[in-house]
Amino acid sequence: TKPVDVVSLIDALDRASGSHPIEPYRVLLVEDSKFQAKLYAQVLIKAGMQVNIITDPMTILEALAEFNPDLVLLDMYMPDCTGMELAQVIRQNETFVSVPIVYLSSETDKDKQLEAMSFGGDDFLAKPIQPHHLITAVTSRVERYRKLRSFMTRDGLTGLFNHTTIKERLEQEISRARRHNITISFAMLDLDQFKKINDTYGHPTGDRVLRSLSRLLKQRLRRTDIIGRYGGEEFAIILTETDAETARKVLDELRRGFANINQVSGSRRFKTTFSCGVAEFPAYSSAAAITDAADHALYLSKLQGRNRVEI
Ligand code: GH3
Ligand code: MG
Ligand code: MG
Ligand code: MG
Ligand code: MG
Repeated sequence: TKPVDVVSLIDALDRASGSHPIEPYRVLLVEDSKFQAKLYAQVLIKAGMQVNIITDPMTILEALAEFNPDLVLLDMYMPDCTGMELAQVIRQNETFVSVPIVYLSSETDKDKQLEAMSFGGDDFLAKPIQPHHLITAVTSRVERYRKLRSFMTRDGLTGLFNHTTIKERLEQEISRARRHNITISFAMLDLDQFKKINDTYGHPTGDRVLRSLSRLLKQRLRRTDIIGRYGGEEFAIILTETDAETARKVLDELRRGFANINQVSGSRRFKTTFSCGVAEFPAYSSAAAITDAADHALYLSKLQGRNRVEI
């Protein structure tokens, strides 16, 4: 029998863990006619999508922020404003500057359709529309948008959030925590003596170690925790609704788990560790302050011999 190739097995596992279950597509449907809104929503829901209907265009900004749509389906003519005006409003919002906007209207005049597109629309669908046409149009746009967004927000090696995204999310989570008076923690992890691992086993093995830590974090942390690769061999985690003492326990558990993993390089096996620093909001009350505090705690962990978690 052929010996099991552990390395390729692990790589296969990594590829599989990168393709976590697809979240349903979120479509924001802006349509003043309740009857039509229901009709189109039903079609999309049947196709497995989540639909948020707004019949009052004035609520569009709240709906965008709360629902975080993958696509906006816009009626062109409504009593209080036009779809074109709404498209402009959406495009002024930094977060939604590239969200697909698709008009869904009975307008048949090509010039008017083109004019609507010039206000920031990506596509024009004419009512009445066949259900499968609507589903296909929405699906292809959402798929492309999600891929693009993933390239922009995630790290290629681990699939975790990249540096820019984790910093943005930290700002957002701190504002949210301030509004709702809740505690959150921020943890920074740094692999110990990682340069030696690269030097001893080679860069590809180092990359595999980075992915093994990423996999452990994804498996063990809660869905609400926000995990990123902060830099080369540094990771950052935002633990929502968690105080520093609890975060320290969680991270210490992960630290022990990671230290026990048998890392693989060809026929050789070895173990490796990380150090970690934790800080909490509101004890540190801005993104900059909490980052500095976590970084300082990480520095103390290194100073005290590595493979430990400090607050
Ligand atoms: P310390 O315990 O003090 O953190 O020591 P260290 O060796 O981990 O720290 P140092 O900052 O000296 O070295 C970090 C190393 O991480 C150097 C760099 O080559 C390696 N590294 C950074 N990014 C990657 C990567 O994407 N893949 C691999 N394989 N190595 C990386
Ligand atoms: Mg209308
Ligand atoms: Mg480092
Ligand atoms: Mg260093
Ligand atoms: Mg290091």
